[in-house]
Amino acid sequence: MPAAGPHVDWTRFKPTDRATLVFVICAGQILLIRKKRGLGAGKINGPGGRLEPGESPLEGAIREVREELGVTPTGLRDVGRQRFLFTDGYGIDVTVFRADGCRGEPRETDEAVPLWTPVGAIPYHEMWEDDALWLPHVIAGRRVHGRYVFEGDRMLSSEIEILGPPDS
Ligand code: 6OG
Repeated sequence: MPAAGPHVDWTRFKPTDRATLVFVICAGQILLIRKKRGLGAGKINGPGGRLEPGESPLEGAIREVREELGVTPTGLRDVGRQRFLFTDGYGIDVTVFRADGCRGEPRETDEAVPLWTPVGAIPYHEMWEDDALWLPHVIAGRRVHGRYVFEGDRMLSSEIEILGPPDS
């Protein structure tokens, strides 16, 4: 993909990587992480990461939560897709899952520090800028598709579509 300005022909978007994000939401709390390495190190986000070759988004989502926090998420539902294009040409296509619980107690690993957070107190100022636009809809039970252009940490443009609840 050539270097991008804020206006992008998304029909021609070819992501460099595909990845996942998982938000475990139960009993009024959401399981976030402080990411220790990878894209967005230092930021707060949901667990997740890049897919391995041949892996489905669902498989990758479960594997990443196990690797990052040592727990297995349960009841995963696909709640949308977020596509990001960086002005240097890097693109990432992220499938987002919501989970209704997890087996085990999340623990710190080399990759992440777990942060159980009340859903009303999400630290958006420590997260990627797009999260504040779509995560509230996921928490409210909707699906969201989004397309964003970033220059480093800074969001230059966003387009989001809010859809109904996922099929259960
Ligand atoms: P690893 O480097 O961990 O995969 N990610 C983003 N998440 C949000 N909310 N906003 C962004 O805006 C993001 N860019 C990347 C997806 C990268 C992880 O980082 C997430 C993956 O979980 C630009 O393998």
